[in-house]
Amino acid sequence: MQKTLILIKPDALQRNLLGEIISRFEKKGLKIVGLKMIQLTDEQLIDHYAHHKDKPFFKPLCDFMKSSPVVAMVLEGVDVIEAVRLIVGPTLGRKADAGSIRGDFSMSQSYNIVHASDSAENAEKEVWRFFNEDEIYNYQKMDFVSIYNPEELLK
Ligand code: 3AN
Repeated sequence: MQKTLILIKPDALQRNLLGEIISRFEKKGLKIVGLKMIQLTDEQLIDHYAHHKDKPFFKPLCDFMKSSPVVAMVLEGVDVIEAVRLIVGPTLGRKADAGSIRGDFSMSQSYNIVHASDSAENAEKEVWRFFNEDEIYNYQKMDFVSIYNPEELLK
């Protein structure tokens, strides 16, 4: 099964949305295999937002991401990267579909509640950017037999 990296951003923490966001992922049937609160460093942010490093919003974005701790999570499931991007919605909160996290809780382009990996290649890099090997747990999730059919469980 795939893994994906989630960062619950400072706006969600300030707005008391941590439980709500984690709950949405749990209710979908995703398995939490890593979870912690961290203060992001400049080094992590420069790597994480390297694709935006020349954009005018880069510094404000990094300042925002350092304005409080964030909650980092690793979720596991079949095709979880794509599934989570659908739950999260597009970057611009005010244009995101109602029902998605950003559609329900964000009006902004930068204060948009969560980060979620956008590809298998980035998910692999991002999990190890924020987690050590001993912080990712391999355990049996009993409800998976009700969430996936037997064929899907083997993926
Ligand atoms: P997404 O998080 O939807 O994958 P990316 O990877 O393009 O979007 O952007 C990373 C983060 O940079 C976004 N979550 C958002 O916080 C911020 N961002 C992206 N585009 C803008 C913009 N035009 N103005 C301000 N912040 C932006």
